[in-house]
Amino acid sequence: MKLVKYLNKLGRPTVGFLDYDEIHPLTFEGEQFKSLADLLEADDIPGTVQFLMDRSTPTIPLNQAVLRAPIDKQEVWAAGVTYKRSQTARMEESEGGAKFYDMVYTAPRPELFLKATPNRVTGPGQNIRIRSDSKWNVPEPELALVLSSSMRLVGYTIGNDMSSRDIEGENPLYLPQAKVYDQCCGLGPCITLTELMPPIEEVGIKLVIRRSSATVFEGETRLTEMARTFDDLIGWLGRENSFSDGVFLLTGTGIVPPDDFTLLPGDIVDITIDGIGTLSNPVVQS
Ligand code: DO4
Ligand code: MG
Repeated sequence: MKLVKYLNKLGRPTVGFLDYDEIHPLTFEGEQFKSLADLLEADDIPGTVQFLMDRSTPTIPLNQAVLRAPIDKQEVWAAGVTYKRSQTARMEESEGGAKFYDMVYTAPRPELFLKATPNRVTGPGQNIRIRSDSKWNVPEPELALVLSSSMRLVGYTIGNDMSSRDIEGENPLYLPQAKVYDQCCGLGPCITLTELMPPIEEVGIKLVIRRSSATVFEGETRLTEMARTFDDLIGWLGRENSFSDGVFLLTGTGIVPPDDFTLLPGDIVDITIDGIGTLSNPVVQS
């Protein structure tokens, strides 16, 4: 089962469940369930979706819907250097930080950082941003874990951990500026509940970057390439840290374009993850 957030006829963000190419609106009129985050707290999410289904409102064809990022008030966190490719790329980009990137790849404690608050998140078809004080920018296509307030893994979505490589390469202490800024994080197009996700061993991630209708970069990886387990990352994120609205956790990138590649305004970034779909965003720079 897949959940989406879309704009209803009044232009208000609404939650729906996606059945093939049709969105079935949900209604949140009761006391217990008032938002997507509330729904993700339910013991039986598919059963609750059936209960909340608004059968009086017509379904909406997906190709006519304006989708939004499937997030409410949750913070977005991210893990880093969880794939060999990311370790190598970071060691190359940062002379001073190379040793730290090398160590964190195998250390028991993973790299975890706060990536975005909901106002910095961009949804399907919306703009993602590259910083105007940076000359070397890449998207990072990552599987995002959707966690409830009790750190239960309830679903998956696609995350784009936009990164300014020259800023993070100059000094590891600049990492928050390389990672966190307006429109720095793509999420969507839907949340696939855990029950519907294909076996993790079968899931591939694909990144395509298009410029004036030509493909300027294409790369692929698989979740089996990840050096850490979801349980390990979730366990560390939840240590001494609570998330009353639930939380999204991006699991790191296994695809890094070559060092001579940078995103440009007007590029289109398409990230596809099996079992979820494709998150497509145009790139802008102020
Ligand atoms: O420390 C750099 C960030 C690493 C990262 O975001 C990733 O590996 O995905
Ligand atoms: Mg990343």
